[in-house]
Amino acid sequence: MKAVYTPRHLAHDVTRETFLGESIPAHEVVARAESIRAALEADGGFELVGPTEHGREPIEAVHDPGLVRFLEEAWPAVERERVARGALIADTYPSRPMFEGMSDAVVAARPEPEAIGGRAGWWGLDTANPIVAGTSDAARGAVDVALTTLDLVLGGERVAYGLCRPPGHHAARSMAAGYCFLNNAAIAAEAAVRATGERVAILDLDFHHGNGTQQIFWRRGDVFYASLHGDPRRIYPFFLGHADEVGEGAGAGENLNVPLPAGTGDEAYLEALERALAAIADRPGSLVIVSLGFDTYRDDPICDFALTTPIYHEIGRQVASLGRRLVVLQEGGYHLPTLGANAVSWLRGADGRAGVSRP
Ligand code: Q9C
Ligand code: ZN
Repeated sequence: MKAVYTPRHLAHDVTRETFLGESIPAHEVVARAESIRAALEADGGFELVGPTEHGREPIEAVHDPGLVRFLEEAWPAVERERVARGALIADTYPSRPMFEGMSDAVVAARPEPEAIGGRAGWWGLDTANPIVAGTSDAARGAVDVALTTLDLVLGGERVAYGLCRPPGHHAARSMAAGYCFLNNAAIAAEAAVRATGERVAILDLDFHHGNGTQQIFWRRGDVFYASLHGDPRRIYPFFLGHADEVGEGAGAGENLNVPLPAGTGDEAYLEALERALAAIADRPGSLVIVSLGFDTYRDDPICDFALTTPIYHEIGRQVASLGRRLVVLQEGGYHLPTLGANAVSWLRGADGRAGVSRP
């Protein structure tokens, strides 16, 4: 199987994040992608290829150009302030109640702030998006990885894997969030629709709800979004991901959320997966974008499902049994010691290869 990787992610070298205001070691780190790359190389069944440049047009087909501009301008603006700063993290966000009672038109006319701290809040949801010198280039690299993975599949591969880092599914049209800056899967889905004229399905198997992907395709009838995730009543992103979010307008019925309880294990997960796969099989189209997270793993440090390594092989196998072309893109997963093995397990399953028995 071809796997797309670029070292450009190394420049998004984040070391700290905040958890309820406390500074803690970052979870979304360089070592994540490097451990997956090492496992793919050690397996021998993957051909690693670099991405090709796709420019900003496919990005701005999905995102507000202002978000792309903010990402480019953020670190230079921090440097101009000449204050030693490890990373730019916003602390003031435009919460909806701030505008209560004001008309939509007046709210829409509020200007983007000039100060870089204000801009970081304007273009963000939460504090999990530290921006460092290489963040913009790394995020652009992850988009190129996703679009190159799509190119491989459009060029005849039945399945290909894009080792995207930073991840993407929390990023909405005009908002970075939850370790994500640009929505790799959404950008690939939009490009796939434009290239094929077909309907496209996105299957989001990251532990978290992909609020950004849902938002981008909320009113779209040509992109079906299905997600299995920790129930937002207890889990980030907290405010979206409920089962009654089904889309609106042309997108009514084209959004499927399956929130799951703490402790969800292999069997319960496979049952939920069956629902999502049946919904995809019910719809036309030949291409599925998979937002793949391994934060569903039982030892993941920030999540509460209980999946095991062998089940990832079965999940990959079942997703492939849809009989559709698969563009598999990496999202989250934070248990470094097993990340590589879990990725290899899933991808071997999707590729029709046997699982690996682990020592
Ligand atoms: N420091 C993905 O898995 N909340 N994103 C973290 C704890 C954000 C997860 C707060 C979690 C985002 C792609
Ligand atoms: Zn996640």
